[in-house]
Amino acid sequence: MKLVKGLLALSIGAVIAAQSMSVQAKELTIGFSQIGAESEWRTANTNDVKAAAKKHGVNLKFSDAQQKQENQIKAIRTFIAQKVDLIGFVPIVATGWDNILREAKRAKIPVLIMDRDLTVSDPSLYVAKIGTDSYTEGRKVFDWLDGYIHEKNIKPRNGGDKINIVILEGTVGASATTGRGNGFNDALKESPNKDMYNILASQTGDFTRQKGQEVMESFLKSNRNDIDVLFAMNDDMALGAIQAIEAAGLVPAKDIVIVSVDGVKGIFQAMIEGKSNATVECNPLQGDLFFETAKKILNGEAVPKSVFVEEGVYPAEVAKDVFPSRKY
Ligand code: GZL
Repeated sequence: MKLVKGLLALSIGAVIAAQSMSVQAKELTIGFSQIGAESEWRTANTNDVKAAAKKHGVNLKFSDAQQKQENQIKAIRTFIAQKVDLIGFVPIVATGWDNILREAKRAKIPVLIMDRDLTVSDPSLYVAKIGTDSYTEGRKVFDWLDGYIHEKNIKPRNGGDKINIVILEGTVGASATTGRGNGFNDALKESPNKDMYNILASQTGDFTRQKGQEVMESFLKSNRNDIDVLFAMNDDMALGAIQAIEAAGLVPAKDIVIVSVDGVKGIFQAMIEGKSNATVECNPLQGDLFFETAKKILNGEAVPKSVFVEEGVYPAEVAKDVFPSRKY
């Protein structure tokens, strides 16, 4: 009897091994819906996804949504019709995904989220999220700023009693925008120094350099001599704002302290030129982790519901030394 049981166990084991081998060996086809190409960060994210797909031997069906949620929904529907093995996407905004994800679930195609977060009525509509912790990024922005203001003993330019802050927000409704805003505001509210700060204005620049410059121009038009700090929710908007600050005859990083998020090469160059004060890293290099996780999912392995990638804070003082090692 023991022999029979042993043989049975062996043959079941062989079948499971063969099945997992089949997933490993079979070339996977993964549909990926990317937001667009709105920033240096997004381009780095896209390049990393494509390179990682090659490295992992995955047949990648890549779609660029040109900043439109409806294009992402169309792309996901196409992936379903093509019967891809797995669907990945970066949700441009947090809501409006339930219906299309129900279609994917009905088609028994697992969904893996990258970068931004989403809000759905049923968490089983996606398997997991590989992303960036925008709330912590926002808290890191305020913590660095508060330390800098005290270290440099910076006083309000208009002689008043408040350090006036303007904020360039990201895409309206994006988790990166709400997360960074909530993190910044919570850290400010919890600070013993909260009464010395005032949010003078806050408006979306949609994560683009062009809009960042335009909105900063409008801020300067109405408050040129009152603005002490710019918090830009990504480096591209900060780079646009720097152009507006210089055009207004002010000195960026001196008259107006500038702190932003992402850590792209462009802001490191600006910090080296003395035109920005700090960047909080938001790591776009998520491709490896994404495809490793995708393979685990398709192998039937359990994966964490949410994983964040590592991120640091880079003040201008370290920019020159760190720049050569930057990968994006
Ligand atoms: C953040 C990412 C944001 C970047 C922007 O995780 O989604 O989108 O901060 C990008 O640069 O456009």
